[in-house]
Amino acid sequence: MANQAGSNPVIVLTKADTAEDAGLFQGQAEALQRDLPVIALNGRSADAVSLLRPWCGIGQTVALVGSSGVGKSTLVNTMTGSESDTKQKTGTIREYDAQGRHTTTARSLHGISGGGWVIDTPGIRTLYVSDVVDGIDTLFAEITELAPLCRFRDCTHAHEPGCAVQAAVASGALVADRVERWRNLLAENRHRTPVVSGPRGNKIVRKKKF
Ligand SMILES: Nc1nc2c(ncn2[C@@H]2O[C@H](COP(=O)(O)OP(=O)(O)OP(=O)(O)O)[C@@H](O)[C@H]2O)c(=O)[nH]1
Ligand SMILES: [Mg+2]
Ligand SMILES: [Zn+2]
Repeated sequence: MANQAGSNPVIVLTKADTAEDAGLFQGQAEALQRDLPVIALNGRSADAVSLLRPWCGIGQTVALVGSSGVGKSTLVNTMTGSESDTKQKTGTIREYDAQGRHTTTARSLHGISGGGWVIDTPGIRTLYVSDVVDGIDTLFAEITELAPLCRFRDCTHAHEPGCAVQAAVASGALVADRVERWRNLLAENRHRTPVVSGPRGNKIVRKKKF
């Protein structure tokens, strides 16, 4: 979704101070997309600000997005260097009891010390993809680049002869799991994207209630 929106995704692994080997998780996150920047940090430490400096400065705005409790508001407080009265509330006080309750309930914009802006957001519960086919192409660039090399133009990359994607899996250049994830995301995206067609104009082929 970040790709589709034209923003630059950066994976921030918080709570690196609690991991024995943060590099392990960093490597896993880097494998998600070619050239994807991945930063491991302690959101409570001032070092976080310098680590995120390349994306924070005058004229730049970052939005922190992720599950509840990952430390978005903690990071905002470190980035802004806020005094206690303007600080974002963080999860500390309810750590013992209500699990899964969101501390932040509304979006808010904050000035970063040293320039730029940061948006704090409430934790995400579920994410569905819809109308993000270009974003998915970017995410799986190493696969989508192979598709034009398939023998058939409408290759589904599942069982066709002369499929460049399956050939790459067979040679070990591509991981089968990743190809499956690509196909699943594309299927979900197709399923959730309304299609406009027909002579009478806007005909929603698929309509779902949530
Ligand atoms: N050890 C450690 N604890 C952290 C770090 N970042 C956040 N925490 C703690 O994790 C808990 C949750 O942090 P929050 O900043 O409230 O999390 P959040 O992502 O804003 O959560 P929601 O507002 O519910 O979406 C708090 O107790 C923080 O002190 C970190 O880098 N290291
Ligand atoms: Mg929060
Ligand atoms: Zn193919």
